[in-house]
Amino acid sequence: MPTLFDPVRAGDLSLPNRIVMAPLTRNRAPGALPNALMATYYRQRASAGLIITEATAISHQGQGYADVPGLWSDAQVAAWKTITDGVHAAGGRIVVQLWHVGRVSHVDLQPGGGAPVAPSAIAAKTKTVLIKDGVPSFVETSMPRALDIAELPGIVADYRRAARNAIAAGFDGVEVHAANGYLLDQFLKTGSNHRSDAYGGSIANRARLLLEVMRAVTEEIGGGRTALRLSPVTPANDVVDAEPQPLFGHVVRALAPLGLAYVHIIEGSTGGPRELPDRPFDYAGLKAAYRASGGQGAWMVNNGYDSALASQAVADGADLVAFGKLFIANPDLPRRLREGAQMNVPERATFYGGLEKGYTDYPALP
Ligand code: 8OZ
Repeated sequence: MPTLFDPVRAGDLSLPNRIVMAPLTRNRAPGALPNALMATYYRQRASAGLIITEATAISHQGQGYADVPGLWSDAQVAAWKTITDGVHAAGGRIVVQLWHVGRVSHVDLQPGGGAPVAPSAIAAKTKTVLIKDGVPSFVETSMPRALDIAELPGIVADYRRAARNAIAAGFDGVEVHAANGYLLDQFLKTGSNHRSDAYGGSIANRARLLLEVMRAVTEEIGGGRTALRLSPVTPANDVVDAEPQPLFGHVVRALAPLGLAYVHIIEGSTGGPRELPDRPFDYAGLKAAYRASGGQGAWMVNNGYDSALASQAVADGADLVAFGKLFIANPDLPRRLREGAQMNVPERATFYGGLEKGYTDYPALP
């Protein structure tokens, strides 16, 4: 029976343990450019079986928060390269999370001050972060405009370019962010997708953009270096689907032939309860549907895992467990889990924005 501390393969990646650093937005990349402070933060966490970077915009249009990084320009590729070099030199592995926020944005963050884009012109009842003079403020998202069908190939091309850039920047692979109510999740779910063309209506139509993106990315860099994050029932960023079980069953069956490195599932409400009475979901059934369709690679679970829950998940057949808040506060999390050591407590006030405090100053064990 494997434990959290045993090695595992995830597509082309060989991981020395099953403890993954979850993607964590930290808003410390002014100008959408990664920097030396971020390099220190990631390098400190290189003992993770795998690091997944904070969500990283594939295009200026894909940005929805102040001071989050991007991966569309040569300058961003060069800046990320110093980070991947540092993690590799410290013995780690790192993939980048590719992000388009869709409607979860604000005109102040969009090219030319335009409206954010979405499957349909329906505002998300959620907030985003602007930073002025170093001070973060939480503001309502702006009213989006519906994407014209003729614009969708350009968005697929932006994901493809970001995947190519990721490899140039030295990443070990990419994770496509299709969770938490961002663009690809907005297309998947009935609450945010009211389209009447080939990208709306039926499950197959709502999943079309995601599958086009996944095919483009795997064609560009190979399935064994490509992964996907999903959140079937999260209410994060105001998304809901009428029938998530058949929707996500369709998605994983369609993904099976791509030979992905891993599939990453947020169980329940992102950062909140793992079970939602009004949004039941059978995660074991989803995994079984993926495997029954020939889906390879690792199965990664996330949301609210502590040491005991994570050990149980691995004993029950999860290949990888992603930890968010615990990795913010504990750069040496794998060692602390192995030794049953005391954990530093994460400080919410320093999650988003700022400098070293609450970022690179959490101590490792002596
Ligand atoms: C917290 C704050 C801003 C963005 C997600 C990328 O929920 C995020 C995010 C989380 O996936």
